[in-house]
Amino acid sequence: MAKSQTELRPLGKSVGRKEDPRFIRGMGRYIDDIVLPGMLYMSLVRSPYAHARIKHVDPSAALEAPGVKLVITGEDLAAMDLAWMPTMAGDKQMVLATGKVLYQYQEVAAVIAESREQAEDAAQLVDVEYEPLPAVVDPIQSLDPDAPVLREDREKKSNHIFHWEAGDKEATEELFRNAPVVVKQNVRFPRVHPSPLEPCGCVADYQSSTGKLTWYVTSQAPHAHRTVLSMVSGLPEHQIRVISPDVGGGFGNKVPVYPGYVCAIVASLKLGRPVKWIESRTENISSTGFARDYHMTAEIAAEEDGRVLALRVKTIADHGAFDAAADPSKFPAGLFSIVTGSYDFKESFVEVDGAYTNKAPGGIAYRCSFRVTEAAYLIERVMDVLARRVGVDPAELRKRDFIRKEQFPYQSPTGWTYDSGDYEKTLDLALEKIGYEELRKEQAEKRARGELMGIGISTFTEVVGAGPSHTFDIMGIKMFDSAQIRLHPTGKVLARLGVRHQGQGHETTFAQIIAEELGLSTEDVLIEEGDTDTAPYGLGTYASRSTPTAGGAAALCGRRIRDKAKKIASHLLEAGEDDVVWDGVSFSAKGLPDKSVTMKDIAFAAYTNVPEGMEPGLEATYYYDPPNLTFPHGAYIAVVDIDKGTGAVKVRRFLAVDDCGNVINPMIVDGQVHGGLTEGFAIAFMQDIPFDEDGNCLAPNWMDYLVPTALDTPHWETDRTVTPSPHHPIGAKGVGESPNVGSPAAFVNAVVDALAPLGVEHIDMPIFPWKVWEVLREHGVNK
Ligand code: PCD
Repeated sequence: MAKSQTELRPLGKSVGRKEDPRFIRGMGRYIDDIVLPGMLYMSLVRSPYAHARIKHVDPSAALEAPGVKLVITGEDLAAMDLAWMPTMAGDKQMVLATGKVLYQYQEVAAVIAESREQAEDAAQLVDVEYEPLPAVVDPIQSLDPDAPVLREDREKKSNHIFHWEAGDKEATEELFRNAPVVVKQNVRFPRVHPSPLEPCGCVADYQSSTGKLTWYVTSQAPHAHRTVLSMVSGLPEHQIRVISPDVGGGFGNKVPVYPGYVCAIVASLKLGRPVKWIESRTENISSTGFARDYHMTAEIAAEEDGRVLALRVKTIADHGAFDAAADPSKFPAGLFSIVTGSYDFKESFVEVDGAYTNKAPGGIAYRCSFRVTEAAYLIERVMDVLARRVGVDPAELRKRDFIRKEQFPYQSPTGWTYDSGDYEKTLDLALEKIGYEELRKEQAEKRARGELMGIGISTFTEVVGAGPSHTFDIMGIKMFDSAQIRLHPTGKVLARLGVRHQGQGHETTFAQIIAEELGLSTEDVLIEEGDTDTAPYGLGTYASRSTPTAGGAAALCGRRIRDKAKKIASHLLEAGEDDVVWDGVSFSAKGLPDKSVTMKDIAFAAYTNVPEGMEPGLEATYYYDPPNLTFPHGAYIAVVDIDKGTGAVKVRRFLAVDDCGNVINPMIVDGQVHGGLTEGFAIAFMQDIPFDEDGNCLAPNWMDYLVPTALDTPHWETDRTVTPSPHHPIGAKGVGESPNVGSPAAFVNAVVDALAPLGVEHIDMPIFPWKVWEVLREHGVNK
């Protein structure tokens, strides 16, 4: 055990991760490790077409195949009123297709057999006759009034899903009319996929003897899934136990409920045996929640010196066949209206229109806290366009436009109240640390020699921790979170939280928070998450919300324990309660520091020697409803060199200075930043899920959809500033998503900066070498 682990007052220290010994030795217990007696396996039949009418589905040959127990079709589910399920975005989604399929790889039938191999073989035998229809793959064309209507189930006879807006249109127009400078840029954020190492899967175990369903599932939000399942199936909620075992990466992919889950549960209910379903890599990428796919246009109105006045944004959001976005209910475009970022715009008007296309459903976060990555990328990209237009260095331009630290709490023109920040300090630290001035000199020299070197800056603001229940809910369930702490007589602690980590390190960081509050060491505190029969109700881990919500609950729950502990201390110390003081590790009577009692002493007394009339035991539960979200920020700088012959971009340096308020565990935060930067790097340079004109998914595997290896990944430099959140119980803000939110713009800005001498103003992600090579050729560099 690392020495630091035994320390008292562990908050803010790099305590070694308690979960690592199990993960590093391959001893994690993931969904596919769960094997139950009598367990069956399920395989799904999927559509080869993106858009087709289903003429008939004939399961008879499959039913005769060896080992097959059951085949479920869309018609079977329709008979049970389960052919459709609600999505979190207020839409509905087919569980198994009836009538039509709307995307390639859509779920058409489920085959359940004694072994996985038998289920997969038999799935090939399900005879489905399709009549192909023309596919609509472009969201802009899909909104054309003449486009074929994809969703025949809806009353609205168009592919338009929603229109959403924020800000003051009139006031924004007014500023644009009189502005000395206006810049405009179209920016696409490609369709990407979180593609966690462990794909989705579940084991449904219905016991007819007790009427209880135990559902093991790779879930980021077990309680929310239990409630939704109960509402959809009609099973009483206390008869459903959701267990999310170790999760091999989530990244937003494990927030939605997928058709395979419903089918596995139906199969277990029908057969009275456990049913396992584990999807393949291809199934994961091609059919589960994708992210982004935003077609954005931004315009900035500014003064001649680059001081910003107003921002106008129009976006088309491609949601695929069903709007299965995992956003809080009142936010069809997530928190996209944070798009004014770190800058003091006087006015802003933001519009988003959602469109259906023949692609897999989704719109999940992928390390993004609900469309904040799209927003940060857009504003950081367009601020660079403005800098170039007005001829001001991009670092200097940002400083001119930053919200100043005296302006916090800052009211943004689209309605957010930023809790705290010091943007200039963070950028200054980044500029100094990377040696900005020298880099610009080096760049000038290189440019003179015709070499392509670029420096890209991103000074983003994130918004995380949904959230205050007055505004944030998922399908009506308010987004607070919870902690429950129980001290055993020997002073050891079992704490349970309503969130569910997927590798973030909660077993360590939440133990640190609780140990700090109770004057214990991290080793004394065992953290448990992911079992709805034991954990207090919570909304789960995504949107970097665990620290802002459950982290607050853990601290306040610890303080609640301490309140009772103080009463017991006063009894043990034979001192009046007002005379008892807490020094962070023990209680003592005022003026008598030598006589003290620790939490361990008190825990024992709680079960053996409580003051008369006091309820024995020492445990508490806390449901924490935060007053606001938290607004972390950062200043990222990328330095790139471009090979003119091949178009390859080398990221020579990347510095991330993050500010997530008070830090619980610096090593874990650095790890979070490294991981998020690696994903941001992948998005900027390698990841896209393209479709051909028939709607065929062209990258449903890791040969075509690239995940960076250690060899591809640059070396990350990190640092931080600390601007505590004024409203969070320990002053912490979330951080898990910041590096992914902030980094794509830094990479792209660096590439555009390198190519700027050629007249290049923008290049869309992903920046594959061939794309750069083509740009170079267009500009006469490679003939
Ligand atoms: N922290 C500290 N300090 C501070 C903050 C924070 O220390 N100030 C730490 C904590 O405690 C934890 C971590 O760090 O442990 C994180 O946190 P946060 O920020 O709060 O967050 P969370 O909630 O926990 O988590 C979530 C995130 C997300 S969202 C994502 S995507 C990703 C991240 O997380 N995912 C993942 N990261 C990660 N990692 C890993 N390993 N894995 C995974 O999967 Mo979404 O919405 O879902 O899209």
